[in-house]
Amino acid sequence: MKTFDLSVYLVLDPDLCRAIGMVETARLAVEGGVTIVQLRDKQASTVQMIETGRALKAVLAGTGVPLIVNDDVEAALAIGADGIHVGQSDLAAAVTRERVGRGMILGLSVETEELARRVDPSVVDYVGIGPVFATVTKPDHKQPIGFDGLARIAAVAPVPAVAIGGVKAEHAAPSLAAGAKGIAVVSAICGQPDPRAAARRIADEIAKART
Ligand code: TZP
Ligand code: MG
Repeated sequence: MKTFDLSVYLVLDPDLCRAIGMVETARLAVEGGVTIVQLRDKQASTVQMIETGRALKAVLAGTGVPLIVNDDVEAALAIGADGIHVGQSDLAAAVTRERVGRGMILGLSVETEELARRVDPSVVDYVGIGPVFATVTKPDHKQPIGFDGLARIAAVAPVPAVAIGGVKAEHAAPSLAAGAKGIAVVSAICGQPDPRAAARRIADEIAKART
């Protein structure tokens, strides 16, 4: 069964996590309430992705928190990851699906209504919508869409959506109000002095927004 909870989606960044590392950051963040973890390392080789991914998988074992691998299908398969996330300039979603099989969670980044409308729900399990705000974490990001853009895009997406891009705990409520199921964060957790507390704050805001 493919079960996943987009509420508090941690996207790991090796540079921002360098003080304690991606694996320890993930461990603490899951204790704080992160519900899904993505390994995203644009510079890593497949061999390095597999090494880090296996360590992450070990740390997540028994927590029920799925591990998603960014872009690298070969690494995702070798790790035995729960999912794969691709962007618009990566391997096409349909091809990715063929390569990973039916059981893996497949996430796709969409930046416009047009791209969201084109999503095939028999191929893609969730979409990442953004950037909501400008962010230094992804230097090549597209024009920020704001909560209005998020709402317009989420409304036409045929699968659940997570908001990304400059999103912090205080944006949980407006993100859910715009139709997202959760928020995806990098810098709001990676490199924070206390990643567990940072994750808890986001989880609390999500919970509050749902009541
Ligand atoms: N995709 C769109 S924005 C972004 C990604 C991976 C980076 C988000 O990082 P942060 O630090 O949460 O703004
Ligand atoms: Mg990508």
